[in-house]
Amino acid sequence: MQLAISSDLDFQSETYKDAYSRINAIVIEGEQEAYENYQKLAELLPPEAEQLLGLSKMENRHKKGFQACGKNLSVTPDMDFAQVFFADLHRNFQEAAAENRIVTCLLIQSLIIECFAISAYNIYIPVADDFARKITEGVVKDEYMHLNFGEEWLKANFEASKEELEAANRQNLPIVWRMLNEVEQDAKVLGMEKEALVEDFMISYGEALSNIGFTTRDIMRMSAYGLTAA
Ligand code: PL3
Ligand code: FE2
Ligand code: FE2
Repeated sequence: MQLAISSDLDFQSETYKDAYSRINAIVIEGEQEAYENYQKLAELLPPEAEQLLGLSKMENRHKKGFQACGKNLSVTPDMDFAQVFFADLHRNFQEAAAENRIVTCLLIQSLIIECFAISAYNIYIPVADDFARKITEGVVKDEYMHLNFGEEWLKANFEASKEELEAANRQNLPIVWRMLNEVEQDAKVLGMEKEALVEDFMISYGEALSNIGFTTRDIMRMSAYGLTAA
């Protein structure tokens, strides 16, 4: 079944390369932001600094891997586009960090961005070219560890974090739906359906909220924010 999907794709066509110039840039920018965000989190959480700096280093490797994927297809990533794409989450993370709102920083980076990455990479793997597939398979394994870091910390501090998590979710989840809408057309050219991305994201994010300690009722309510606008 996967063979049927990938054989429809011409990785050298101008249409594919044009869409790839934006998707590849988004992923490179996302990995760069993640690299910086874990460094900032290491400053904010001194007891976890060593582990967080380890995660940060992995993000830098991911970035280099995806840069190689673009080069392999002779695609130049449109980094200006990607910076605008990430601007809202970037700003919200910076503002939270400046005010020492660690819970918000963790929700943005370790839950939202990692779940976004996990869903995107899982949907991309079956339709990727051989070179990019191998790279992405290696990366996605790391992203589960990053998500797990956020889950464990927030679970251990659940009662004290609950209110801030709800507010951060309300502020940032609508941005994810907006980002998914913006990437829909280009993702489709790469063989990735928006419905599959949304489904995979909802599953990862819902599971994360459940692992942290939220009830099914909480999760339903929290997941709905911003969905109506999507
Ligand atoms: C955190 O470790 C990484 C953050 C990256 C965020 C990526 C979001 C990707 C959304 C675009 C959907 C297409 C993905 C294609 C994969 C190469
Ligand atoms: Fe990453
Ligand atoms: Fe990550």
